[in-house]
Parts: sequence; C-alpha cells; structure tokens
Amino acid sequence: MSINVKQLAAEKAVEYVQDGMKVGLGTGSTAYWAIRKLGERVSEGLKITAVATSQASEDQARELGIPLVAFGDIDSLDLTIDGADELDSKLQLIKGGGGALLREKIVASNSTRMIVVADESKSVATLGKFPLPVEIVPFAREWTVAELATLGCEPVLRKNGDELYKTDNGNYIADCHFVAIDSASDLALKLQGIPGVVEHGLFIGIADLAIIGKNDGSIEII
Ligand code: ABF
Repeated sequence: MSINVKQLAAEKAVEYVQDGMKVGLGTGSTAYWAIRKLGERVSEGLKITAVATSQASEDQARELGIPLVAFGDIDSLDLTIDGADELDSKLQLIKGGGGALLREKIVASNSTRMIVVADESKSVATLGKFPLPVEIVPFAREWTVAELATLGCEPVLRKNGDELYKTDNGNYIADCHFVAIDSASDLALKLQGIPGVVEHGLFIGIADLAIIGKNDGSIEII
C-alpha cells in the first residue's frame, strides 16, 4: 500500500494543536487531511474554535463538528495549518492554486504561528515554476493583466470551464508564469504597487514551520 504523504504531514501538524486554541483551517488536498484529523480529535474531546479559509474547508469542518467562528468575531488566531503550491528553504511560499489565497493570507497573517503542510514535490530551490496566482479586481482586469506582464511574466486569467474563475470574494485570478522568481520579496513589493491587485500568492515571512511528508515515509521539518 502506498503512503499518503499529504496525510502524513497534515496529521503531524495537528499534533501542535492544543486545548483552547483558535485554529485557522487551510484549503486544499493536504489541509483536508489536517481538518479530518482535527475533527477526530474534537470528537475525542479537544476543545478548539476554528476559522475556515474557504467555503470547502468550512463545509468539511462543519460536517466533522469542528466549532467554527467568523474571522470578524475573533481578535487573532493561535495556529493556522495550510498547504502550499511551492515552498523554499527560507519558508517562502507560493499559494493560491486552490483559489483561496486572499483568505488564506489574512488568516495566516493573523495567526501567532503558521504551519505549512506539504508533500516533498512542493519543496523547491527557487520559487516560480508553479505559476504565481494573483487575485485581481474584475473592474480593471485587462489593465491589471497588462501591468502584471511588465513584471516579466506571462499572466493567464484562470478559467472555470468557459467562464472566468471567480474567487470566494468575487474576484478573478491571474496565474503568472515566471519560470523562476529571483527575489520573492522584491516581486511582492512590485505586485503590491499595482492598484488592481487585491492580493498575491507569495507568502513571505508568514510561515513559521514546514512539515513535509516524504515518499519514503519520513517527515522533514523546516
Ligand atoms: C492551498 O491549497 C493553497 O494555497 C494551495 O494552492 C493549495 C495546495 O494544495 P494541495 O495541498 O491540494 O496541493 O493550501
């Protein structure tokens, strides 16, 4: 039987959750396993409250009986567990492949600690092979896409069938093909300077720990 490395990493991360914590629930197929394990621990008596980063995670948590609160009803979170599309050795991340980057960044930034959970294919020397998701305002989409292209990437508006993909916040996503990002922090500053950009998928200085499930069944912690 092959090992589920996403599950391995996610379940290790859930060991960091303690009674009384306010927990941010990530999105995606790795965060799914963390939420599942949390649900198990809640059914065994763990007392937590949680904030979800997407409708999908909220639905899963509700089904498992994890007590949920709205982000606006709490001051801050203790711990967020979330996946990533790419991560490097400095714990810089690309996120947003699942489309939930804005809420993910808000929740992670308001958490005392963020743990990234991933399988080893996500770990890279240089970020950028995975197209960087950038959430943009529909009103200015052509102009914003043209501005993104001046940063040296090929932006492609994400689609859902024949329609443009809409985030949980009603915005569009431009997937920016860079190939390699030399300085993630410089790029983050440039992206923040484009008015039509709502948020981008570079997470810099946000993650505190990465738990990586490896194909040989071991776990690497960065
Ligand atoms: C979310 O889910 C993301 O920000 C990232 O896009 C994605 C990772 O997905 P998976 O764990 O399914 O590979 O965490």
